[in-house]
Amino acid sequence: MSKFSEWFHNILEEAEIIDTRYPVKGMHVWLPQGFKLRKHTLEIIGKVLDRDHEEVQFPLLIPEDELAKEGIHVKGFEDEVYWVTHGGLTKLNKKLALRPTSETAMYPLFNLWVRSHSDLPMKFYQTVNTFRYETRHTRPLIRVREITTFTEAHTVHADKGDAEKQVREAVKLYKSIFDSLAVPYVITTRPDWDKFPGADYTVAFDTLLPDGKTLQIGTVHNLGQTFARTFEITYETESGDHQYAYQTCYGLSDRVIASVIGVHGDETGLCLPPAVAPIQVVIVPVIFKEGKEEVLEFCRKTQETLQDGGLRVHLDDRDIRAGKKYYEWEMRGVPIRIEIGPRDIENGTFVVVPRNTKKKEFLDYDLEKIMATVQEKLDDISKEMLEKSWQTMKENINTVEGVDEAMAKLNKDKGIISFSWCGDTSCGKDLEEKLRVDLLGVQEDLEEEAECVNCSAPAKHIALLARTY
Ligand code: PR8
Repeated sequence: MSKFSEWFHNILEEAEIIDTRYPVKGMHVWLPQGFKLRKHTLEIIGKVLDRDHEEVQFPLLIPEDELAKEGIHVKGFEDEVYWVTHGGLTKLNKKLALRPTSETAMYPLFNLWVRSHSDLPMKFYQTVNTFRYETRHTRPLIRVREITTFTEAHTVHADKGDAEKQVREAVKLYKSIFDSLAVPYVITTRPDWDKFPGADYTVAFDTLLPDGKTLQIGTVHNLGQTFARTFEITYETESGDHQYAYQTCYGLSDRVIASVIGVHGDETGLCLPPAVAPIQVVIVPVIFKEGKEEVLEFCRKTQETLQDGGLRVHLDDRDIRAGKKYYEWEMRGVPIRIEIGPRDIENGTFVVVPRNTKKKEFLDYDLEKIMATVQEKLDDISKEMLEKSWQTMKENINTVEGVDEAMAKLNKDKGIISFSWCGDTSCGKDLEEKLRVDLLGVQEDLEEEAECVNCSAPAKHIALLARTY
Protein backbone atom coordinates (compact mmCIF):
# COMPACT_ATOMS: atom_id res chain seq x y z
CA MET A 1 0.00 0.00 0.00
CA SER A 2 1.97 2.96 -1.23
CA LYS A 3 -0.20 5.83 -0.13
CA PHE A 4 -1.63 4.71 3.17
CA SER A 5 -3.00 8.10 4.13
CA GLU A 6 -5.08 8.33 1.01
CA TRP A 7 -6.19 4.71 1.27
CA PHE A 8 -7.25 5.26 4.87
CA HIS A 9 -9.26 8.34 4.10
CA ASN A 10 -10.96 6.69 1.12
CA ILE A 11 -11.85 3.46 2.89
CA LEU A 12 -13.48 5.30 5.81
CA GLU A 13 -15.77 6.88 3.29
CA GLU A 14 -16.31 3.93 0.95
CA ALA A 15 -17.00 1.43 3.75
CA GLU A 16 -19.23 3.99 5.47
CA ILE A 17 -17.29 4.10 8.72
CA ILE A 18 -17.03 7.85 9.20
CA ASP A 19 -18.38 10.91 7.44
CA THR A 20 -15.61 13.49 7.49
CA ARG A 21 -17.71 16.35 6.10
CA TYR A 22 -18.89 17.66 9.46
CA PRO A 23 -18.12 21.37 9.39
CA VAL A 24 -15.86 21.49 12.46
CA LYS A 25 -12.21 20.58 11.89
CA GLY A 26 -11.16 17.38 13.62
CA MET A 27 -14.73 16.31 14.46
CA HIS A 28 -16.49 13.58 12.55
CA VAL A 29 -19.67 11.57 12.31
CA TRP A 30 -19.83 7.85 13.03
CA LEU A 31 -21.92 6.14 10.34
CA PRO A 32 -23.91 2.96 11.12
CA GLN A 33 -21.17 0.54 9.97
CA GLY A 34 -18.49 2.46 11.83
CA PHE A 35 -20.66 2.73 14.90
CA LYS A 36 -21.09 -1.05 14.98
CA LEU A 37 -17.35 -1.58 14.57
CA ARG A 38 -16.83 0.86 17.44
CA LYS A 39 -19.48 -0.86 19.54
CA HIS A 40 -17.90 -4.30 19.19
CA THR A 41 -14.46 -2.86 19.92
CA LEU A 42 -15.83 -1.23 23.06
CA GLU A 43 -17.42 -4.53 24.08
CA ILE A 44 -13.97 -6.14 24.05
CA ILE A 45 -12.45 -3.26 26.01
CA GLY A 46 -15.35 -3.23 28.48
CA LYS A 47 -15.18 -6.97 29.05
CA VAL A 48 -11.51 -6.73 29.99
CA LEU A 49 -11.90 -3.68 32.26
CA ASP A 50 -15.15 -4.82 33.87
CA ARG A 51 -13.30 -7.70 35.52
CA ASP A 52 -12.01 -5.42 38.25
CA HIS A 53 -12.84 -1.80 37.39
CA GLU A 54 -16.11 0.01 38.11
CA GLU A 55 -17.59 2.00 35.24
CA VAL A 56 -18.57 5.60 36.03
CA GLN A 57 -19.33 8.78 34.15
CA PHE A 58 -18.10 12.25 35.02
CA PRO A 59 -19.27 15.59 33.57
CA LEU A 60 -17.76 17.03 30.44
CA LEU A 61 -17.02 20.45 31.92
CA ILE A 62 -14.16 21.14 34.32
CA PRO A 63 -13.96 24.39 36.33
CA GLU A 64 -10.92 26.47 35.44
CA ASP A 65 -9.50 26.44 38.98
CA GLU A 66 -9.58 22.63 39.20
CA LEU A 67 -7.90 22.25 35.80
CA ALA A 68 -5.25 24.77 36.82
CA LYS A 69 -4.45 23.14 40.16
CA GLU A 70 -1.83 20.69 38.94
CA GLY A 71 0.86 22.92 37.41
CA ILE A 72 2.72 20.45 35.15
CA HIS A 73 -0.51 18.87 33.97
CA VAL A 74 -2.15 22.14 32.99
CA LYS A 75 1.04 23.30 31.29
CA GLY A 76 0.98 20.15 29.17
CA PHE A 77 -2.57 20.80 28.04
CA GLU A 78 -2.82 24.61 28.00
CA ASP A 79 -2.58 24.91 24.19
CA GLU A 80 -5.19 22.22 23.67
CA VAL A 81 -8.12 23.20 25.88
CA TYR A 82 -11.46 24.38 24.53
CA TRP A 83 -13.20 26.83 26.87
CA VAL A 84 -16.83 27.53 27.63
CA THR A 85 -16.99 31.20 28.59
CA HIS A 86 -20.69 32.05 28.32
CA GLY A 87 -24.04 30.66 29.37
CA GLY A 88 -26.29 32.22 26.76
CA LEU A 89 -25.39 35.89 26.79
CA THR A 90 -24.08 35.87 30.34
CA LYS A 91 -20.35 35.70 30.82
CA LEU A 92 -19.51 32.95 33.29
CA ASN A 93 -17.72 33.94 36.50
CA LYS A 94 -15.63 30.83 36.22
CA LYS A 95 -14.62 29.57 32.79
CA LEU A 96 -15.33 25.88 32.15
CA ALA A 97 -13.00 23.63 30.18
CA LEU A 98 -14.18 20.85 27.88
CA ARG A 99 -12.25 17.91 29.37
CA PRO A 100 -9.07 17.11 27.41
CA THR A 101 -8.80 14.12 29.80
CA SER A 102 -10.47 13.68 33.19
CA GLU A 103 -7.84 13.74 35.95
CA THR A 104 -8.91 17.18 37.12
CA ALA A 105 -12.61 16.28 36.81
CA MET A 106 -12.30 13.09 38.82
CA TYR A 107 -9.65 13.75 41.43
CA PRO A 108 -11.53 16.43 43.42
CA LEU A 109 -14.16 13.73 43.94
CA PHE A 110 -11.54 11.08 44.72
CA ASN A 111 -10.53 13.48 47.50
CA LEU A 112 -14.00 12.88 49.00
CA TRP A 113 -14.26 9.19 48.21
CA VAL A 114 -10.91 7.97 49.51
CA ARG A 115 -11.07 7.78 53.30
CA SER A 116 -9.42 4.72 54.71
CA HIS A 117 -6.84 2.14 53.62
CA SER A 118 -9.76 -0.28 53.39
CA ASP A 119 -11.21 1.79 50.49
CA LEU A 120 -8.12 1.03 48.42
CA PRO A 121 -7.39 0.10 45.73
CA MET A 122 -10.08 1.95 43.81
CA LYS A 123 -10.33 1.31 40.08
CA PHE A 124 -12.69 3.25 37.82
CA TYR A 125 -13.10 3.76 34.13
CA GLN A 126 -15.30 5.70 31.75
CA THR A 127 -15.79 5.85 28.00
CA VAL A 128 -16.52 9.42 27.00
CA ASN A 129 -15.68 12.06 24.46
CA THR A 130 -12.76 14.36 25.21
CA PHE A 131 -11.67 17.48 23.40
CA ARG A 132 -8.16 18.48 22.39
CA TYR A 133 -7.45 21.46 20.22
CA GLU A 134 -4.74 19.60 18.31
CA THR A 135 -2.51 21.93 16.33
CA ARG A 136 -0.79 19.15 14.36
CA HIS A 137 -2.43 17.89 11.17
CA THR A 138 -5.76 16.28 12.12
CA ARG A 139 -6.79 12.91 10.66
CA PRO A 140 -10.02 10.98 11.19
CA LEU A 141 -9.73 8.54 14.13
CA ILE A 142 -5.97 9.09 14.34
CA ARG A 143 -5.65 12.69 15.48
CA VAL A 144 -9.02 14.24 16.20
CA ARG A 145 -10.13 17.23 18.18
CA GLU A 146 -13.15 15.44 19.56
CA ILE A 147 -11.96 12.02 20.71
CA THR A 148 -15.29 10.22 20.74
CA THR A 149 -14.11 6.91 22.13
CA PHE A 150 -11.83 7.82 25.02
CA THR A 151 -11.72 4.94 27.49
CA GLU A 152 -9.84 6.22 30.49
CA ALA A 153 -9.13 4.23 33.65
CA HIS A 154 -8.07 5.83 36.93
CA THR A 155 -6.83 3.89 39.94
CA VAL A 156 -5.89 4.81 43.51
CA HIS A 157 -3.53 2.76 45.69
CA ALA A 158 -2.20 2.76 49.22
CA ASP A 159 1.45 2.35 48.30
CA LYS A 160 3.99 2.80 45.58
CA GLY A 161 4.48 -0.91 44.99
CA ASP A 162 0.78 -1.44 44.44
CA ALA A 163 0.64 1.39 41.88
CA GLU A 164 3.61 -0.12 40.07
CA LYS A 165 1.90 -3.48 40.08
CA GLN A 166 -1.18 -1.79 38.58
CA VAL A 167 0.92 -0.38 35.72
CA ARG A 168 2.10 -3.92 34.92
CA GLU A 169 -1.47 -5.19 35.25
CA ALA A 170 -2.80 -2.48 32.89
CA VAL A 171 -0.13 -3.40 30.34
CA LYS A 172 -1.37 -6.99 30.57
CA LEU A 173 -4.99 -5.89 30.09
CA TYR A 174 -4.10 -3.79 27.05
CA LYS A 175 -2.10 -6.67 25.57
CA SER A 176 -5.16 -8.90 25.79
CA ILE A 177 -7.34 -6.22 24.16
CA PHE A 178 -4.94 -5.74 21.24
CA ASP A 179 -4.49 -9.51 20.89
CA SER A 180 -8.26 -9.90 20.53
CA LEU A 181 -8.12 -7.35 17.73
CA ALA A 182 -5.07 -8.99 16.14
CA VAL A 183 -3.27 -5.66 16.37
CA PRO A 184 0.48 -6.09 17.04
CA TYR A 185 2.39 -3.65 19.24
CA VAL A 186 5.71 -2.66 20.71
CA ILE A 187 5.76 -1.56 24.34
CA THR A 188 8.21 1.06 25.55
CA THR A 189 8.71 3.37 28.48
CA ARG A 190 8.50 6.81 26.93
CA PRO A 191 11.47 9.14 27.35
CA ASP A 192 11.00 11.78 30.03
CA TRP A 193 10.35 14.51 27.48
CA ASP A 194 7.41 12.61 26.06
CA LYS A 195 5.64 11.37 29.18
CA PHE A 196 2.08 12.32 30.15
CA PRO A 197 1.97 15.77 31.82
CA GLY A 198 2.11 15.08 35.55
CA ALA A 199 3.16 11.41 35.34
CA ASP A 200 6.24 9.83 36.93
CA TYR A 201 6.55 7.69 33.82
CA THR A 202 4.53 6.55 30.82
CA VAL A 203 4.42 3.12 29.22
CA ALA A 204 3.12 3.21 25.66
CA PHE A 205 1.81 0.80 23.05
CA ASP A 206 2.66 1.60 19.42
CA THR A 207 1.60 -0.28 16.34
CA LEU A 208 3.02 -0.06 12.84
CA LEU A 209 0.89 1.17 9.96
CA PRO A 210 1.48 0.04 6.35
CA ASP A 211 3.38 3.21 5.41
CA GLY A 212 6.05 2.37 7.98
CA LYS A 213 4.99 4.99 10.51
CA THR A 214 4.00 4.04 14.04
CA LEU A 215 0.82 5.02 15.86
CA GLN A 216 0.55 5.31 19.63
CA ILE A 217 -2.52 3.25 20.42
CA GLY A 218 -2.59 3.21 24.20
CA THR A 219 -0.75 4.58 27.20
CA VAL A 220 -0.37 3.62 30.85
CA HIS A 221 0.82 6.29 33.26
CA ASN A 222 2.21 5.95 36.75
CA LEU A 223 1.15 9.20 38.39
CA GLY A 224 3.01 8.59 41.65
CA GLN A 225 1.72 11.05 44.27
CA THR A 226 1.72 14.16 42.06
CA PHE A 227 -2.06 14.46 41.74
CA ALA A 228 -2.73 13.01 45.20
CA ARG A 229 -0.73 15.87 46.70
CA THR A 230 -2.44 18.49 44.53
CA PHE A 231 -5.95 17.21 45.17
CA GLU A 232 -5.26 16.11 48.76
CA ILE A 233 -6.18 12.50 48.13
CA THR A 234 -5.23 10.95 51.46
CA TYR A 235 -6.26 7.90 53.40
CA GLU A 236 -6.07 6.82 57.00
CA THR A 237 -3.59 4.00 57.54
CA GLU A 238 -4.13 1.09 59.89
CA SER A 239 -2.16 2.90 62.57
CA GLY A 240 -4.36 5.99 62.22
CA ASP A 241 -2.08 8.49 60.46
CA HIS A 242 -2.81 10.07 57.08
CA GLN A 243 -0.93 9.25 53.89
CA TYR A 244 -1.07 10.52 50.35
CA ALA A 245 -2.33 7.87 47.93
CA TYR A 246 -0.57 6.69 44.75
CA GLN A 247 -2.32 6.77 41.41
CA THR A 248 -2.23 5.41 37.89
CA CYS A 249 -4.29 6.15 34.80
CA TYR A 250 -4.42 4.61 31.37
CA GLY A 251 -6.26 5.35 28.18
CA LEU A 252 -7.33 4.15 24.76
CA SER A 253 -9.06 6.07 22.01
CA ASP A 254 -10.52 6.03 18.49
CA ARG A 255 -6.99 5.09 17.46
CA VAL A 256 -7.70 1.50 18.50
CA ILE A 257 -10.29 1.38 15.72
CA ALA A 258 -7.92 3.19 13.34
CA SER A 259 -5.31 0.50 14.02
CA VAL A 260 -7.77 -2.33 13.33
CA ILE A 261 -8.59 -0.72 10.00
CA GLY A 262 -5.01 0.24 9.13
CA VAL A 263 -3.15 -2.89 10.18
CA HIS A 264 -5.39 -5.42 8.42
CA GLY A 265 -6.66 -3.54 5.39
CA ASP A 266 -5.39 -4.23 1.88
CA GLU A 267 -5.85 -3.04 -1.70
CA THR A 268 -9.37 -4.51 -1.73
CA GLY A 269 -10.43 -2.56 1.33
CA LEU A 270 -11.18 -3.43 4.94
CA CYS A 271 -10.32 -6.81 6.39
CA LEU A 272 -11.94 -6.99 9.80
CA PRO A 273 -11.15 -9.43 12.59
CA PRO A 274 -14.25 -11.56 13.29
CA ALA A 275 -14.39 -10.29 16.88
CA VAL A 276 -15.38 -6.77 15.80
CA ALA A 277 -16.76 -7.12 12.26
CA PRO A 278 -20.28 -5.60 12.08
CA ILE A 279 -21.20 -8.50 9.79
CA GLN A 280 -19.21 -11.67 10.39
CA VAL A 281 -20.76 -13.80 7.66
CA VAL A 282 -22.47 -12.76 4.45
CA ILE A 283 -24.50 -15.31 2.53
CA VAL A 284 -24.75 -14.76 -1.20
CA PRO A 285 -27.28 -16.99 -2.95
CA VAL A 286 -26.21 -18.07 -6.41
CA ILE A 287 -29.45 -17.72 -8.25
CA PHE A 288 -30.56 -18.89 -11.67
CA LYS A 289 -34.05 -18.56 -13.09
CA GLU A 290 -34.95 -22.05 -12.03
CA GLY A 291 -34.96 -23.07 -8.38
CA LYS A 292 -34.63 -19.50 -7.08
CA GLU A 293 -37.06 -19.95 -4.20
CA GLU A 294 -35.46 -23.19 -3.11
CA VAL A 295 -32.00 -21.59 -2.96
CA LEU A 296 -33.31 -18.56 -1.08
CA GLU A 297 -35.14 -20.74 1.40
CA PHE A 298 -32.00 -22.78 1.94
CA CYS A 299 -29.97 -19.59 2.51
CA ARG A 300 -32.55 -18.23 4.95
CA LYS A 301 -32.41 -21.42 6.97
CA THR A 302 -28.62 -21.24 7.00
CA GLN A 303 -28.74 -17.61 8.14
CA GLU A 304 -31.19 -18.40 10.92
CA THR A 305 -29.10 -21.30 12.20
CA LEU A 306 -25.94 -19.20 12.28
CA GLN A 307 -27.76 -16.30 13.94
CA ASP A 308 -29.15 -18.66 16.56
CA GLY A 309 -25.57 -19.69 17.17
CA GLY A 310 -24.77 -16.05 18.00
CA LEU A 311 -23.15 -14.88 14.76
CA ARG A 312 -23.81 -11.61 12.93
CA VAL A 313 -25.05 -12.80 9.55
CA HIS A 314 -26.37 -10.93 6.54
CA LEU A 315 -28.21 -12.50 3.62
CA ASP A 316 -27.62 -10.51 0.47
CA ASP A 317 -30.61 -11.36 -1.70
CA ARG A 318 -30.49 -8.17 -3.79
CA ASP A 319 -31.21 -8.60 -7.45
CA ILE A 320 -27.78 -7.48 -8.67
CA ARG A 321 -24.75 -9.23 -10.17
CA ALA A 322 -23.01 -11.64 -7.77
CA GLY A 323 -19.64 -10.12 -8.69
CA LYS A 324 -20.80 -6.72 -7.50
CA LYS A 325 -21.88 -8.23 -4.18
CA TYR A 326 -18.55 -10.02 -3.74
CA TYR A 327 -16.67 -6.81 -4.36
CA GLU A 328 -18.80 -4.85 -1.92
CA TRP A 329 -18.54 -7.29 0.99
CA GLU A 330 -14.84 -7.78 0.46
CA MET A 331 -14.33 -4.03 0.49
CA ARG A 332 -16.33 -3.82 3.74
CA GLY A 333 -14.10 -6.47 5.27
CA VAL A 334 -16.71 -9.14 6.10
CA PRO A 335 -14.58 -12.09 7.36
CA ILE A 336 -16.53 -14.88 5.61
CA ARG A 337 -18.59 -15.06 2.46
CA ILE A 338 -20.77 -18.11 1.94
CA GLU A 339 -22.07 -18.90 -1.52
CA ILE A 340 -24.90 -21.36 -2.00
CA GLY A 341 -26.31 -22.36 -5.38
CA PRO A 342 -28.61 -25.08 -6.70
CA ARG A 343 -25.69 -27.38 -7.45
CA ASP A 344 -24.42 -27.07 -3.87
CA ILE A 345 -27.82 -28.02 -2.52
CA GLU A 346 -27.83 -31.04 -4.80
CA ASN A 347 -24.29 -32.08 -3.83
CA GLY A 348 -24.59 -31.26 -0.12
CA THR A 349 -21.76 -28.71 -0.31
CA PHE A 350 -21.30 -24.97 0.05
CA VAL A 351 -18.59 -22.46 -0.76
CA VAL A 352 -16.71 -20.46 1.86
CA VAL A 353 -14.44 -17.56 0.97
CA PRO A 354 -12.45 -16.14 3.90
CA ARG A 355 -11.76 -12.43 3.40
CA ASN A 356 -8.17 -12.65 4.58
CA THR A 357 -7.08 -15.21 1.98
CA LYS A 358 -9.85 -14.78 -0.62
CA LYS A 359 -9.35 -18.49 -1.43
CA LYS A 360 -12.50 -20.39 -2.30
CA GLU A 361 -13.08 -23.51 -0.23
CA PHE A 362 -15.69 -26.20 -0.89
CA LEU A 363 -17.08 -27.66 2.33
CA ASP A 364 -19.67 -30.30 3.15
CA TYR A 365 -23.03 -28.85 4.07
CA ASP A 366 -24.82 -30.25 7.10
CA LEU A 367 -27.33 -27.96 8.81
CA GLU A 368 -26.62 -29.69 12.13
CA LYS A 369 -22.93 -28.93 11.90
CA ILE A 370 -22.90 -25.66 9.97
CA MET A 371 -22.53 -23.51 13.07
CA ALA A 372 -19.47 -25.44 14.24
CA THR A 373 -17.97 -25.43 10.75
CA VAL A 374 -18.35 -21.66 10.31
CA GLN A 375 -17.19 -20.90 13.85
CA GLU A 376 -14.09 -22.97 13.27
CA LYS A 377 -13.39 -21.02 10.07
CA LEU A 378 -13.83 -17.71 11.93
CA ASP A 379 -11.42 -18.91 14.62
CA ASP A 380 -8.89 -19.85 11.94
CA ILE A 381 -9.23 -16.41 10.37
CA SER A 382 -8.66 -14.70 13.73
CA LYS A 383 -5.57 -16.80 14.31
CA GLU A 384 -4.20 -16.23 10.81
CA MET A 385 -4.77 -12.48 11.04
CA LEU A 386 -2.96 -12.33 14.38
CA GLU A 387 -0.02 -14.33 13.04
CA LYS A 388 0.25 -12.33 9.85
CA SER A 389 0.07 -8.93 11.49
CA TRP A 390 2.71 -9.87 14.07
CA GLN A 391 4.96 -11.28 11.39
CA THR A 392 4.72 -8.04 9.39
CA MET A 393 5.48 -6.05 12.50
CA LYS A 394 8.52 -8.16 13.41
CA GLU A 395 9.86 -8.02 9.85
CA ASN A 396 9.80 -4.26 10.11
CA ILE A 397 11.86 -3.89 13.27
CA ASN A 398 15.51 -3.47 12.29
CA THR A 399 18.44 -3.42 14.68
CA VAL A 400 21.16 -0.94 13.75
CA GLU A 401 24.73 -0.35 14.92
CA GLY A 402 25.06 3.29 13.89
CA VAL A 403 23.23 6.49 12.98
CA ASP A 404 23.99 6.25 9.23
CA GLU A 405 22.64 2.73 9.14
CA ALA A 406 19.51 3.92 10.94
CA MET A 407 19.04 6.69 8.38
CA ALA A 408 19.49 4.25 5.48
CA LYS A 409 17.01 1.80 6.99
CA LEU A 410 14.46 4.52 7.67
CA ASN A 411 14.67 5.77 4.12
CA LYS A 412 14.61 2.35 2.49
CA ASP A 413 12.63 -0.06 4.66
CA LYS A 414 10.91 2.42 6.96
CA GLY A 415 9.50 0.75 10.09
CA ILE A 416 10.93 0.65 13.58
CA ILE A 417 14.60 0.91 14.48
CA SER A 418 15.98 -0.87 17.53
CA PHE A 419 19.29 0.44 18.91
CA SER A 420 21.54 0.68 21.96
CA TRP A 421 21.10 3.94 23.81
CA CYS A 422 22.84 5.66 26.69
CA GLY A 423 19.56 7.06 28.02
CA ASP A 424 20.76 10.66 28.07
CA THR A 425 18.10 13.26 27.20
CA SER A 426 20.31 15.50 25.07
CA CYS A 427 21.64 12.49 23.12
CA GLY A 428 18.07 11.24 22.55
CA LYS A 429 16.84 14.61 21.35
CA ASP A 430 19.88 14.97 19.11
CA LEU A 431 19.08 11.61 17.55
CA GLU A 432 15.46 12.63 16.99
CA GLU A 433 16.57 15.78 15.23
CA LYS A 434 19.25 14.14 13.08
CA LEU A 435 16.96 11.38 11.88
CA ARG A 436 13.70 13.35 11.95
CA VAL A 437 12.07 10.63 14.01
CA ASP A 438 10.56 10.14 17.43
CA LEU A 439 12.34 8.13 20.05
CA LEU A 440 9.51 5.83 21.11
CA GLY A 441 11.28 4.87 24.31
CA VAL A 442 13.11 2.17 26.17
CA GLN A 443 12.09 -1.38 25.45
CA GLU A 444 14.44 -3.08 27.91
CA ASP A 445 17.63 -2.53 29.86
CA LEU A 446 20.86 -3.84 28.39
CA GLU A 447 22.58 -6.70 30.14
CA GLU A 448 25.77 -6.83 28.06
CA GLU A 449 28.23 -4.04 27.38
CA ALA A 450 27.51 -1.90 24.33
CA GLU A 451 28.04 1.61 23.00
CA CYS A 452 25.31 4.15 22.39
CA VAL A 453 24.83 4.32 18.62
CA ASN A 454 24.73 8.10 18.73
CA CYS A 455 27.23 9.33 21.31
CA SER A 456 29.33 6.20 21.92
CA ALA A 457 28.91 6.48 25.70
CA PRO A 458 28.15 3.20 27.49
CA ALA A 459 24.64 2.13 26.43
CA LYS A 460 22.13 1.32 29.13
CA HIS A 461 19.03 0.39 27.16
CA ILE A 462 17.60 -1.11 24.02
CA ALA A 463 15.44 1.68 22.65
CA LEU A 464 13.15 2.06 19.65
CA LEU A 465 12.63 4.92 17.26
CA ALA A 466 10.38 5.48 14.26
CA ARG A 467 8.61 8.06 12.16
CA THR A 468 5.29 8.49 13.90
CA TYR A 469 1.75 9.72 13.44
C1 PR8 B 1 -4.31 10.33 29.06
N1 PR8 B 1 -5.51 10.30 31.11
O1 PR8 B 1 -5.03 11.24 28.67
P1 PR8 B 1 -2.96 10.19 26.83
N2 PR8 B 1 -6.91 11.71 18.73
C2 PR8 B 1 -7.04 10.38 18.90
N3 PR8 B 1 -6.46 9.70 19.90
C3 PR8 B 1 -5.70 10.38 20.78
C4 PR8 B 1 -5.52 11.77 20.67
C5 PR8 B 1 -6.17 12.45 19.60
N4 PR8 B 1 -6.07 13.76 19.42
N5 PR8 B 1 -4.73 12.18 21.69
C6 PR8 B 1 -4.42 11.06 22.41
N6 PR8 B 1 -5.02 9.99 21.87
C7 PR8 B 1 -4.42 9.71 30.39
C8 PR8 B 1 -4.75 8.27 30.35
C9 PR8 B 1 -6.64 9.41 31.17
C10 PR8 B 1 -6.23 8.21 30.42
C11 PR8 B 1 -4.96 8.59 22.36
O2 PR8 B 1 -3.36 9.76 28.29
O3 PR8 B 1 -2.91 11.66 26.67
C12 PR8 B 1 -3.57 7.99 22.33
O4 PR8 B 1 -3.65 6.69 21.80
O5 PR8 B 1 -1.70 9.44 26.55
C13 PR8 B 1 -3.19 7.94 23.78
O6 PR8 B 1 -2.34 6.85 24.04
C14 PR8 B 1 -4.53 7.79 24.49
O7 PR8 B 1 -5.43 8.55 23.69
C15 PR8 B 1 -4.54 8.31 25.92
O8 PR8 B 1 -4.15 9.65 25.95
